[in-house]
Amino acid sequence: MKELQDLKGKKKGLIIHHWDTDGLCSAAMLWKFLRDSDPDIDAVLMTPTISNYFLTDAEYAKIKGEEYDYIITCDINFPADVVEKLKEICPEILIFDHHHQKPIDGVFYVNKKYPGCSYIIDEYLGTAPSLLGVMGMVGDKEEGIQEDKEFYPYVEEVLKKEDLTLNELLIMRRYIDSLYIIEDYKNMDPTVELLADDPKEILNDENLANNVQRIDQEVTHYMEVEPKDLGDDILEFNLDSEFNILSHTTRGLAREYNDKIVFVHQEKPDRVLVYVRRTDLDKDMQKIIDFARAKDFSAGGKPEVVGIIVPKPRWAGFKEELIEELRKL
Ligand SMILES: [Mn+2]
Repeated sequence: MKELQDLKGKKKGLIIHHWDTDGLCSAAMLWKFLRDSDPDIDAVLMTPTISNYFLTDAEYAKIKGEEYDYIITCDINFPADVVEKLKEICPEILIFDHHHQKPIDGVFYVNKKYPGCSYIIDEYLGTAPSLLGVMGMVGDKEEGIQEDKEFYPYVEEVLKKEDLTLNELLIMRRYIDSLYIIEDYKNMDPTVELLADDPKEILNDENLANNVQRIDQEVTHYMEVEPKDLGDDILEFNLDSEFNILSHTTRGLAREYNDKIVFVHQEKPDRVLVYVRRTDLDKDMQKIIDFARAKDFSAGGKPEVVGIIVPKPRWAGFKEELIEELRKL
């Protein structure tokens, strides 16, 4: 904890955090610790542009102009070149992450392979297991956290202590994640502050409840859209939503069309996001992950689902090849 305590005399800091539940809970714990340790400290919160695991030139310029004494990042998984650049514009960098980080000289890391970054911070601060500490793990792993023999006992301990159910934490996750899903930047900071002060109040937050309602309406709409039947058990959907609901919607569609492969794509300004999911069909999506990676696209997933990011200029060509690969499964 010494490294954070040493920041006391340094007045102006920046906390850059991931836009999801784990990122916001992580930031809330750090922000609260700094504020409680020194009321004069000015720790500013920042979410990078949603879906960018890097900073834009404008963002670097803004950070540089503010002349921060230190920068903390949490759960954001910046590649090494971003950390190097931050180091050039700020004397002190501290990184809290559960994604693997390649260490850079002169940068302080707390980096462990945990289910959530929030729990790393909880332990580091000596407050584990706290509600925020386990909330980030539930955020990243959802129901799957129950299968984690090492960490689920901490979740259970908190549920008991706080008189909450896992389902309530999952609802809290939906509320917090609504911020990035509808790109509600203006409510990011207030939500981090609310988490720091009284995490349970998330469930009573009207803005977040309203966000969740808008998302539900949008997803319901896409559930009723007529798919394009490509044959060979493949259904294609074009998601022309402003919201980041691709993974959500694909999951719902795969449940509804459980004997098909659902192939869903969403166009963004510079790229196309692709999700392919199946429920009951015995088809291995790992083949599609390998196929996309061999073409140098960022791709990941599991036997039942694959996500691929395709730069826009390559989309038209890749789409045809991908459909051919899906037919071969
Ligand atoms: Mn995380």
